[in-house]
Amino acid sequence: MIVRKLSEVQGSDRHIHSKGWDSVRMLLRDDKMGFSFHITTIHAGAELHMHYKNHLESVYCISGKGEIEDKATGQVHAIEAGTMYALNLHDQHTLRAFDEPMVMACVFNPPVTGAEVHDESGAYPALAE
Ligand code: 9YT
Repeated sequence: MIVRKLSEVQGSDRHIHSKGWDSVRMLLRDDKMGFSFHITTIHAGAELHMHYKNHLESVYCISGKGEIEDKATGQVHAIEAGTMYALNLHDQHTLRAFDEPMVMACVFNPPVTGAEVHDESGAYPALAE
């Protein structure tokens, strides 16, 4: 059994800081769960363009308010505490946090590895591999 506390992973090499967001990777590929699990904070006012071509991602908003724009359709969906979105079509999207940080629980399949972390270096689209 794996038991971890957010406070223990915060500030470790599994806590990644980038422009407009930071992410605490609670589970990574080497935990051998078949998915990775992240607590990601989108900073207030941030606008992030993302396209995970090789991953499926599901995100649950714990706190904060914002929106997600589906780039294929132009549709904009409000995000608030309790909202879940799943990028089941590897959807290209723009995520915006309004005037407070959005705290999100995120799951990736296949799992994110530790190595991608460093390649990312601030550029969100790099996550798309
Ligand atoms: C909400 C969201 O897009 N999360 C992505 C995870 C985060 N960028 C990470 O851990 O790299």
